[in-house]
Amino acid sequence: MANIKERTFIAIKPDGVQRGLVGDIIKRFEQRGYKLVAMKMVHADTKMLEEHYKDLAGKPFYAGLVKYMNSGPIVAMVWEGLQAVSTGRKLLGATNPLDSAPGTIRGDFCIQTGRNICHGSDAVDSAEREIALWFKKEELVQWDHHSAPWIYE
Ligand code: IDP
Ligand code: MG
Repeated sequence: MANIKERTFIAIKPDGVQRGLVGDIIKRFEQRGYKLVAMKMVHADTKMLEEHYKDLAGKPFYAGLVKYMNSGPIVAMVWEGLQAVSTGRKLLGATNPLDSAPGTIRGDFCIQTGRNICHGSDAVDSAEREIALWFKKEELVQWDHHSAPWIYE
């Protein structure tokens, strides 16, 4: 059975917020048919960001990445739907925006890897880890998507 309840963690990074792209980024996921199940604006502390990016500790850009992500508020979200994780990554585009096709979020709105405006989980298990890190259970809102029968057969 197709899992229309798959969830992914998507975040609009500080540059995306500062550049006024919050609405545009949310719109891509809404228009595609995904369901928003949680959202909050948060200025994350270094500890939280180090935990979020712990797999990248040791990379030469790690300290700069944590500083970038701590430089202002981010918008943290959970989106739900069929293949939300892999399709979410496609909607965002490649890590390096210069490799992102026009039509993707990064391909339309940014240029450099170190200012690539958005985050998306890269696998179902990392999505579960990230959702649990950023959201309390009660922040994941239970609601019926009125257009679900028009999105899924
Ligand atoms: P992803 O965000 O597409 O999953 P990751 O490899 O998980 O890419 O890297 C996490 C984030 O770290 C990237 O989105 C980007 O902001 C930053 N990053 C990755 N590689 C570089 C780099 O070479 N220079 C500067 N920042 C980088
Ligand atoms: Mg990643």
